[in-house]
Amino acid sequence: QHLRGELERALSKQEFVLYWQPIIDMQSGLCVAAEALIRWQHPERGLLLPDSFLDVAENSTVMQRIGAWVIHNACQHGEAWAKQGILLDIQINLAARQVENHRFCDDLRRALASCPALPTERICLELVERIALRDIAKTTRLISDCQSLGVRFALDDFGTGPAALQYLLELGCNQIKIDHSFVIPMTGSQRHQRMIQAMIQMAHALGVTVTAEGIENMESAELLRQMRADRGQGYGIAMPMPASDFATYWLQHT
Ligand code: G
Ligand code: G
Ligand code: MN
Ligand code: NA
Repeated sequence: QHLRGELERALSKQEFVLYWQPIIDMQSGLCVAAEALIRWQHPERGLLLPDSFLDVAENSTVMQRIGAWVIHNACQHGEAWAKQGILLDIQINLAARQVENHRFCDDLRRALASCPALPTERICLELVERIALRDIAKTTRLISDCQSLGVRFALDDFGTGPAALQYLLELGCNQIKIDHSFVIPMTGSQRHQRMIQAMIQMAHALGVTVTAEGIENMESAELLRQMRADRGQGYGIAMPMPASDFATYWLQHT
């Protein structure tokens, strides 16, 4: 209850910030996308990570407003970068509360109208499997409604949910993000490598692109490149960083 009130205050006082984690093309090594990750610049407790406050937000309507703030600000960063010639895919996480809101598509349309320099096709919304689970028919409809605006969808934390394969088949997502729990152990495990290889082949057979998360070292990056993963993300490639640092990073990696 207390934290919920604080979240409301944080929104009105502009205490949330977006960090950006670079995503590279595995063949060229160039930066082609970035994922927006929310942080809370708390006046007393310092920079807080989402795990310490998003669970509480998720159980309340404040999540809809935080989610709308994230979409709006991520689009504004994308717009500013596009105007500087920095063109990349902008990946934005969605919370269950946002997706359940019947005004979601209208709000998204409004956010898109405020960033004319950023091509709509550059925006990719990340959905975790447990969100899709709530009502698969409704989620499928929402995805196709938003896709008709031009935005793309990624199935985040792929492989960790109870019906990953069903979602891959039915939701019409453009991309999967292989969860870091498969990628982190892969250098020491043939079994993990084989499973990742199978995920990549399955996604490609369905016309879905693959981003591997949790790349912590060069050895796993090289294995994933050989396995034809399309894109990669992880501490071994680049840490999440403030928007101002990201522009510098991008210029050095294109
Ligand atoms: O940033 P970090 O690596 O600590 O993220 C932890 C979790 O918080 C991840 O699961 C990520 O998807 C989620 N997360 C980060 N930013 C956002 C956001 O803007 N909206 C939602 N819904 N989840 C986010
Ligand atoms: O949306 P998603 O749940 O995928 O959020 C990405 C989360 O993973 C963020 O909290 C981000 O900080 C974290 N992350 C990014 N790269 C790595 C990595 O290489 N290893 C681990 N363990 N976590 C990572
Ligand atoms: Mn994500
Ligand atoms: Na993920």
